[in-house]
This record gives sequence, structure tokens and C-alpha cells, in this order.
Amino acid sequence: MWSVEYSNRQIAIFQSVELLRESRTMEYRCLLGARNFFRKVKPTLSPLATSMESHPIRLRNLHPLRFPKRETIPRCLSTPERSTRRRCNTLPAGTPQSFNYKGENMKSTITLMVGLLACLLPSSSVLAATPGPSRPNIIVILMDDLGYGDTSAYGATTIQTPNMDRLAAEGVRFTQGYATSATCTPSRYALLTGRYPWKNQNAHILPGDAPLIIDPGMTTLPGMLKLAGYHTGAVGKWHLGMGNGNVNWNLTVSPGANQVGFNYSFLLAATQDRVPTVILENGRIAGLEPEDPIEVSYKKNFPGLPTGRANPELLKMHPSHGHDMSIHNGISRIGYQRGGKAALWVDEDLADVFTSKAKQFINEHKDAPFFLYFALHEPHVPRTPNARFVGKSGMGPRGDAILEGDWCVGEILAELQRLKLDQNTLIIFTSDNGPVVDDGYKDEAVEKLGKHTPAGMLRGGKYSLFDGGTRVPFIVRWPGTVKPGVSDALVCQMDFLASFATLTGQTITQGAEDSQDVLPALLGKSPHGRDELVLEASGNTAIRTTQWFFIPPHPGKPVQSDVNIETGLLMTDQLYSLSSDLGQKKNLAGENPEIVAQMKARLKKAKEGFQEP
Ligand code: NG6
Ligand code: CA
Repeated sequence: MWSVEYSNRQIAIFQSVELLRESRTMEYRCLLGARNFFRKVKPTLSPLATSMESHPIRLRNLHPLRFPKRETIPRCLSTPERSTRRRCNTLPAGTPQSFNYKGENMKSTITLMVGLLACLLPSSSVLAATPGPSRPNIIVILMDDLGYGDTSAYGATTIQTPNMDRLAAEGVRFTQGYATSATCTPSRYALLTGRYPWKNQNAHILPGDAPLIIDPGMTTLPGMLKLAGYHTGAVGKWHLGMGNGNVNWNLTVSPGANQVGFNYSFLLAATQDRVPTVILENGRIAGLEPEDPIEVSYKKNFPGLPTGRANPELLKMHPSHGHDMSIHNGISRIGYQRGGKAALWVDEDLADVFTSKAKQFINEHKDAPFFLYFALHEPHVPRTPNARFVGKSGMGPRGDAILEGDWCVGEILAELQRLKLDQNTLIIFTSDNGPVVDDGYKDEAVEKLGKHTPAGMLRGGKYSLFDGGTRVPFIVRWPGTVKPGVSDALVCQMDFLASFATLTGQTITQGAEDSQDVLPALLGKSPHGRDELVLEASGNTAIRTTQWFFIPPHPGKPVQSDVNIETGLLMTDQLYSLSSDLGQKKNLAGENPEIVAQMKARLKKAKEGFQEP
């Protein structure tokens, strides 16, 4: 029997360590001692939280002689699983039977904290927790294919993005902020796992029925924040696979976001141009009627159903390349589907639906620290802005979709302000990869582009090893803590994990090995970020340092003709000096053999044990 006491008042009793462990709200707060524990577990006790610094939480074993019964550990478990279970079964050696969270017995307390925490973890992910200095809400707004030059915050004059600009004006705008990859799946994999995507051979653009590519045992950004007491939610685009590869979409699809650290998820499985065209809430298709089940295939069409290829007369938006399979809402997609009519989304409403869900999540967790991964689809294809934005940019659906995305950002900012959460919320605004103009639909993006340069001054775009593929808008806003400004520090989305672990007082002891703690840079307190970063496009890699950008020889076409983007692939070394040649126009490899050799060696070292595919 365990008593949990605060300021000499008993606030909870647990029969056993097992129950203490199972009490999901209790576990983190007891262990980490943050004031939000009181808000969450007992709202009426919240005033007490203000004096947390001077009062300890006390855990007391009321029956010192009755230790929890040992569980029989099944022999079929693997050795690490067995040892984890064993740890869960016993109190750590040396644990006193009465001790405080703060003050005396601190060492023992930490021992117990770590011991109990280990019981709560997925088997292979081990984080040692120490009380964290700060737990702001964290929102990552991740745009899809928004380029470095696509916002007025980054110098666009052909389009105005007032809400994104407001983020920049009130936060730190990074000029050298990166996704790891020039396409979505690998980029998001790195953001969520803190691990280079080329270490996972499945981290490439996935079909909508692909299995989950994040191992549920891995350390992840939401998993780490969950351990720090955050309520974690993912809303928007997923594209990291769902299920085990043989999905029945009419049942709960698992594993998915909820198995890799998110308490809540409201997601489209892959992309808006891929089937299934439905949203899954916690792994279950929202609005699906049992009498009209949905079926999905990436191999063949269902008999008698129209396709974009065979029935162009049914289309309101025509493909320019690919995207000629199942038709939904007058738009043909990648892949085939049948049924599930009531659950199929309306493309033009998606931004509204996701934004209102994001706002709902914020409202529901406004009193606890929350982490929201808000993955908007704008301006990825098919670009289907709501009627409110149609024609507003003068650049066709691509520009209108950017305006729609800007509106979504504004809605989140307004909601935070309304809830008075501004000062306590860190927002990161960024994009999963660089821009593309024609990505497979005839949507006037090329014709109406005018003078707009989606990648700004950068060379290349989506799919490219050149800088335009991975250098993206990257803004951190945290009023009161982050001083507004512009930073040239080299930072990457992959670094969120290690940086926010530091922010929330956690130490990563396993996984996330490529995530670097660049918190001072992210908070605008240091001009120094990373020293180097490996970048990836279609499985090929390049490396950049603070000055140099090196692309080793790669076979392949120099231009991807369907999207009209330079790939950066050449059979010779390419070396660019980013400080003097932002547009990567002058290859300096020939005149700098020593630097080429150094960059080659750095890339080789970074990739040791991992080959090019
Ligand atoms: C490509 C699609 C493109 C887009 C991309 C993924 C074709 C011809 N092109 O294969 O339209 O969906 O995959 O984009 O099918 S990403 O931003 O999710 O990586
Ligand atoms: Ca993308």
C-alpha cells in the first residue's frame, strides 16, 4: 500500500506499485514532480502547485513488509523484455520505504523514479528522467511541400502570408533550417525519431497501405514528451505507414501513431493524392458505416469502378503525370479503393476539419502540457483550397492553398491567444521538404507562377539533393522566452527530440542517436547549431557543414523531367560554398581537392555501417 502525500496531506493511495504504475496520470507527475500533476489529477488542488518548489511530494509505503507480489515472467519473452518485466516486478535496490521527492533522500528518490519510469517504457526505449526546468506546450506545424521562398516571411512578394509572417516577427526565423530529406516519409521519420532516415530502408515515399515504419519500441519525439508528462496528439497527414502491411481498414488499424507515442491521433494515412481518402481517429476510420466497408488496393482496380485513366470525363482536376487511378470527388488518385462512402473526405474541407480538430485538442488539454503535431497538407497536391481561398492568390490552386495554410496558422494563433496560452506555448513552424510546382495534376501552378520563386534563391526543390530540397521555412516562437530575431544557425527538424528532451529535463539513453541538442540555437540564445548535416533525396545523400555543401557522385538524371526539378545528381563531385554562393551555381570541387576529401571523409564517417541503396 503506497501513500502519495503532498505538504503532509494524503492525495492518493495505491494498493501496490503495479497500480501506481498503471495510474497513467499519476505516474509521470509523481516521478517528475511538475506542478501540472495537480492540475491534472486534482484540479481543486491546483493552487498548491504554485508552492511546489518549497513542498515535497512524499511517497510512503504504508505496509513496509508487504512488497508487491512477483509476477511470473513468461519464458517466451525475449531477454530484454524479460529483464524489463523483472525490473517492473521489484522495487529498485536500496529504495527506502519513505522518502521525499525533494530534499532528503533525493538520491534514492531518483533511483525510484528511474526504476518506476523503466516500468512504464516500451521495452527498448529507456530514458532516464530528471526534473525538467520547463514544460511549455509544444506545437509543431508541419507544412507539406512549402518552399523556402513560398512565404512573405522569407521574402516572397508575390504572395502574402500574414500569419506565418507574424510567427516570424514574434519568434526566431531560421535561414538555415532543414528537413533531413527532400520528400515526406523520410523527412517525417527523422523528425519523429531523431534518426537519419537512410538508416531505415523503408523510409521512402510510401503507398497508402504500407506498414508502419517506426518500430513501436523506438524512442520518439511524442514518446519522449509523453514521459515528461505531456499529452500528445497528431492531427493531419501521417505518411509513415499504418498497420502491419495487411490491413483491414474496417477494424482498428494498428500499429500506428498511437503506438509510437501519441495519446491521440486524427490522421490521413498517407497523402491527399493516395487512397484511402479517409481520416483515421485513433486508428479507426471516422464516420465509416459498417454496412458499407472500405477496401483498398495498390495492385489492381475493383471490378467495374471508373479510373482517371479510363474515365477522364468524370474528373474536375486532371492528372499531368501519375494520379490516374481511383476517382473520388472528381479527382483521380494513386491506388484503388471501393466503398466506405460516408467516411470519404471532402478535399475542400480538409483544412477546416484538421484545424478545428487541432483547436479541439488544444482546448481539451489547455491545463496540461500538450504536444501537438499539426501536419497540414498545404500546398501538396491535389491542391483543393476551400472556396473561401479560391482565386485569392492569383497564382491558381497552389498559391490559394498556401493562403489556406496561412489561415490555419492564424486560427491556431488566435486560439492560443483566446485561451491565454501564448506565453506558455512554443510553436515551431516548418515544412517537410522543398517545393514543387507541377507534382502530377494540371492545376495551373506552372502557368500562373509568374515571378514567384517557391524555393527562393535556392537551387532545386522537392526530390532534389540541392539545397532547395531540404532547406525550408523554420520558425520558433515562444513569447516571453524567445527573443524575436533572425538566426543563421544550422538546425534540423531531427534535432527537436534531443533539444526538447533537454528543455523538459530528460536524458535520452537509447535511440534518437542523430538528434543533436541545439536548444540554445532553437531558442535564439546561441548563433551556433550543428556543425554538419547529412541530407537525403530518393535514397542518395549529400553533406553540408556551416560553409560547404558537398554532393558526391551519384548516377541518375540531372533533371527530373515530370516535375522539372534539378536533382543534384551528377557523376562528378560537387562542392558549393554556401556563404558566397547561396544558389549553388559554381562547383568548386575541382579547385578544392582537400576540402572535397574532407567532406567525403565526413560523409563516410557519418554513414559508417550504412550503405547507399
Ligand atoms: C510522388 C507523387 C507526388 C507526391 C509524392 C509524395 C506521382 C507521379 N507523384 O510519387 O504527387 O504524392 O509522391 O509527396 O505519383 S510527399 O510530399 O508526400 O513526399
Ligand atoms: Ca511533402
